[in-house]
Amino acid sequence: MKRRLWISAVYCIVLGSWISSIATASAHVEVVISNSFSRTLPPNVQNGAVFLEIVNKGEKEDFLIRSTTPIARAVEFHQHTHEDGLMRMKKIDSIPIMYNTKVSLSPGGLHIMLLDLKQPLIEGENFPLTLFFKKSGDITISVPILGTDANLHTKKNKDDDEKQPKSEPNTTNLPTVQFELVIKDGKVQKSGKTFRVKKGEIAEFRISSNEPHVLHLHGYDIEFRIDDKSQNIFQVKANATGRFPVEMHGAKYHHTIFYLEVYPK
Ligand SMILES: [Cu+2]
Repeated sequence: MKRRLWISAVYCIVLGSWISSIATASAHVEVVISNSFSRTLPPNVQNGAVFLEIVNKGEKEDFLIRSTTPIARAVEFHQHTHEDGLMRMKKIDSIPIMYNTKVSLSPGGLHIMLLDLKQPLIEGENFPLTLFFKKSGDITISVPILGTDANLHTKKNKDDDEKQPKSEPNTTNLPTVQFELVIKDGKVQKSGKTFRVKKGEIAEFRISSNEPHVLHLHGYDIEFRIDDKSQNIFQVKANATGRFPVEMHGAKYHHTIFYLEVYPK
């Protein structure tokens, strides 16, 4: 107990406000979580993601084996892979953390996926996330929800935000490019398969479909749930350049139905 408190105090001094949480459950405080964040999402988006850094201060390899949060039905660990020039997400069972090593979970790479969100991710709010390590035990952190293009090390804590003017432009002032899509039997009709915007623009998709679908914008880790009753409107802030496939997931279909191409300014 004495040792744990001492180590906690040292980490607090060294890492200051970056630190989100300190291990509490285990006698061996070996793993430290920092810089955790999630990105705000529109309320109709089903899945979210958490990014963070894990440092193993111990002398043995540890493994992140499981995670839970009250705000999602399930939590998975995902890795992005490139196959045939496309970015895909692959579920992995555990994340190894070698001793004396930092593992970064960041957009476009390893991430923690929150499946079936029970509440919307609203910028400025926080939610609890528990991480279970094979050796270090469980650690519960409070994950801040940041803006749509937040990344590791761009994070500011609340105090900093109050002191500094917001560097991020208001999303509503950004140029918006609208695309109207009609999906019939799992295929995009007429409008073509590639939609182009420039970095910094908002791509707005207005989608009507004869069947409900779940669409997954890879690279941005965003899922859209579309219904067959009305026009579904989704906005994506184009902050990363590249060609991103939008895949249709479901029992009936599993294929890329269109691409979002984001060009440099
Ligand atoms: Cu994922």
